[in-house]
Amino acid sequence: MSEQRKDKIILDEHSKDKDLEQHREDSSGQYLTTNQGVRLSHTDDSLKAGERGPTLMEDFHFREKLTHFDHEPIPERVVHARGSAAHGYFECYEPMGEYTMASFLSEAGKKTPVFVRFSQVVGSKGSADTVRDVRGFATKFYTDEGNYDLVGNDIPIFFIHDAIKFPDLVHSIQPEPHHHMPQASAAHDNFWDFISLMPESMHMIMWLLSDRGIHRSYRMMEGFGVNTFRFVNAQGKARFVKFHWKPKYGMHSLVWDEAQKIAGKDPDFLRRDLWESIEMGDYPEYEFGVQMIDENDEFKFDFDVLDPTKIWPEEDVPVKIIGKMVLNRNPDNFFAETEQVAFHPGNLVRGIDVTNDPLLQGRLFSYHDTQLIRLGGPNFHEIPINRPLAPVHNNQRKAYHRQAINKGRVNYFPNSLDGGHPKPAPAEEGGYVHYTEKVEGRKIRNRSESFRDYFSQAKLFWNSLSMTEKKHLVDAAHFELGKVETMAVRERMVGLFSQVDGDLARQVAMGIGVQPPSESNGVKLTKSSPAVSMADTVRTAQSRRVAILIADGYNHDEMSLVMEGLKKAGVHVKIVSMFLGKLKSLDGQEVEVDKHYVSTASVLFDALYIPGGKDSVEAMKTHGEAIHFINEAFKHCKPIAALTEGIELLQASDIRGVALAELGKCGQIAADKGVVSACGPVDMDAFLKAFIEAIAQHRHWDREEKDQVPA
Ligand code: HDE
Repeated sequence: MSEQRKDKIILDEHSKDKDLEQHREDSSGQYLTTNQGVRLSHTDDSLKAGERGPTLMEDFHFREKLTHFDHEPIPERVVHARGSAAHGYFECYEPMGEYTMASFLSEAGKKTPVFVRFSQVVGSKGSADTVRDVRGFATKFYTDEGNYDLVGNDIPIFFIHDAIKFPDLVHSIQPEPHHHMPQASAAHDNFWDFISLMPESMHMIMWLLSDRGIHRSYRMMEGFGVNTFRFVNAQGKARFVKFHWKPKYGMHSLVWDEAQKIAGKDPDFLRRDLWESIEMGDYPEYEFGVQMIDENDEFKFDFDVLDPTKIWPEEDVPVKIIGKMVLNRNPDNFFAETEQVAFHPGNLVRGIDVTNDPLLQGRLFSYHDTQLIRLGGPNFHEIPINRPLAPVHNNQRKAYHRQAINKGRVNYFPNSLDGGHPKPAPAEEGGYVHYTEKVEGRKIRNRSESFRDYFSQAKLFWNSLSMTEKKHLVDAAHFELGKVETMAVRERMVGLFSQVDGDLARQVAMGIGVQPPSESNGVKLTKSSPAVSMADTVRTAQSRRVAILIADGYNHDEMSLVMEGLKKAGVHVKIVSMFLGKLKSLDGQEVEVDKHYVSTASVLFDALYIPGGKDSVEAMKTHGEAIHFINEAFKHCKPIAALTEGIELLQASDIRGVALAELGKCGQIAADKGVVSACGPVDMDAFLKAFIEAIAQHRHWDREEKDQVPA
């Protein structure tokens, strides 16, 4: 088989952008019209029989405007309803022809346009971003051989083995049917009742309760294809593959108290972060990796390669990095693009095929099916965001909302009237040939014995976490199960945890009023997989957001020098004070306030800086909001910096257990548990270096245990 098609189209990273251009409308500078293009002279009053009379049926403008409005909602996605998306490109690092025919993976440097939608799973369209949940990570590659969709999640496994359980799983986690509570949360009886009867979910539960359930940013989370797919090369040789996205900014999470507060302060937190980061040039970037298992090695592992509740530990099956994806353009219109995009794991290109993974098999049915109702008929592939860049030729002509005007009399195959066109393409001309897997078996509604080990990898996950991550997981279990009213459900869950790890079960039990198991049971497994922990990850201050707290009389030099240094490191700063408007420094300079305490909060920032200035600090000592800002940032283990009198404000807060610079000792820099302080004049480069390093750390967990403050 040849890998090269004769009629190959040439794409670059901008091809989809250009394709969308023909559909864009710009109304600036234009007159208002009806949908028929008729200019309107008046839109503030309906047409009436007399100024105080009834509205007339003949008012075509009124009817059109109201009818369109009445029909604006479309069904939201049954899961993953809340999402945010961005355009970008994928770049291949090396020719992958040895493993796959996929054209977008065939040459180093080859760029393919992509559209990526991140999502929460459970909540409805208007729910908050920072709830504890799995996140969707769906990528549409507009390749030169058709659209390829990698519809993944941020957790590499799933709750269930078989797609037939998906409606039960989703019903259980959704708001309860009698009173429709709670919104966007697993913390209720129905979900944990279901899980307590589904031991196969325990591995996924461990991931969900971990810090992976509350990411700081879509830019800071991994993505996974979850299901096992196949790479097929031109010689017809196939390998089992799993797909990975590894974020350039590392993996970082919120803390739960913070996540809950953000849900109120800025429910669009992740959406806003994605949008603003792209606007500011901090493009989300991920490397693309594959794990491959030769078909001959299918049975050499202690897990079934088709089992979607199992990872392939990266230490056993290394991830080969084969490309990167950069998201560099925000959509023009949320509805047209983010809402109408339709993903489907069955949108495959040649060189990539499916396996008998029973979860994947069910997904292959569900996605197209759900789009039919959501997007109102079978022509949704013609919606601009869904249209492939590769040409489309077949014998479909009808159904709701058909856009294409196909020419000619022939709409069937075989035909002689159009020379047999459009005709099937042989493999050497790019025709998709399904992998010729041998399949044999009796019809049976049953599960393979090789799927039955429910707890080993849950234990592997537990073994792999840092102490901080373990503590967060137990805290999360206390919250989730603490909301469960039925004692028997809580007890069953402790029973399941005890099959993973006795110590874990005891810690969970203690917080939720359940008798801790006495025996030290659980899986006897000491192995760990460091790759699943978030502790050892990329750390950079770039793109982080810092609040600067000041009031009138602040030290302008101390503020500006730090501001400039931070900006050079790619850190974004905002000035926060009591009121919006201008503030005056001690030497008469002015600065504009970006946010006041009413419109922002420490939870919306990564770090905090307090410059000196006697009057500024004295004023802030009397501002409860400023003190709360500091306490809360400290409680959430965020980096904090203070210069000169700024140190006094830290002393006036509830911060304890950290060494601060002494006010009289100019030039001394204290950096302790992420709190960096110095009394000016100070070597500003050294101060900045310490602060930027503290910001890059993301959080200073060593504070968490003993140095908690009320906030
Ligand atoms: Fe989905 N899933 N899913 N899912 N899924 C949907 O399709 C389904 C699963 C994922 O941003 C739906 O268009 C079944 C795993 C993402 O538009 C629906 C099963 C993974 C998105 C559907 C699963 C995913 C969806 C709802 C069990 C990770 C959002 C709306 C077999 C690999 C895509 C829609 C977007 C959406 C079905 C399990 C990822 C109902 C039956 C595992 C990222 O078709």
